[in-house]
Amino acid sequence: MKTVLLTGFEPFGGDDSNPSGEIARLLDGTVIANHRITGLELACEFGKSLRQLRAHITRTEPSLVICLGLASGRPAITPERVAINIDDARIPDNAGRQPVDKPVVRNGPAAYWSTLPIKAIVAALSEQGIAAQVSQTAGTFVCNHVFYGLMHELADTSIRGGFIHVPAPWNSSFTLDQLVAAIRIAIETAIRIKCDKRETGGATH
Ligand code: PCA
Repeated sequence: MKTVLLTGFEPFGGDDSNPSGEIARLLDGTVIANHRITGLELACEFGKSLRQLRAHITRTEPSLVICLGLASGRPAITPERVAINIDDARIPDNAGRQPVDKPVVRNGPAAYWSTLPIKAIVAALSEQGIAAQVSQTAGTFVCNHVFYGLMHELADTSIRGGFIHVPAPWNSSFTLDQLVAAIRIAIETAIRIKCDKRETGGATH
């Protein structure tokens, strides 16, 4: 059976919990569309998070990698379109590091596109009445760092991957269970659809 690697993050920025890490933990070991999900939590630290991710990819040999992170100001599930080669932290990471205008990968390309079917994921979620929108920026903190590092790692392989931000249950209409159900749909869609839909992603900015 093929493996999907699903990651989330530990809490950061003074929060007690991080739904992204909880979703990864809750889906660990489940089977979706004939694929085994390996769900793991990454440190919310520049550098260490990427070393952990690379080790997990080597160990689990996934056919698909989906990284999750919390975007607590957003009301919807947001598959990210693009990872950019910059670390520019507004707050310190969990190791106290706060890089400013540093590349994720020295001499790496400016950006990588997600290779997830982001439009199809938004469409599948919307069909179920779940708030979802394509996002045009994953920010410049640890989530974008991991997203860029992931796509750099996968660039010369046939492994597909990308990043999805989830809202905070304490700051949106989503419960944790609803987020888990939404991410199941996103994973199932990403497994099924290898070539994305061409339709508007519903993004307004
Ligand atoms: N969200 C942060 C980092 C970890 C997380 O869950 C971000 O959006 O960069």
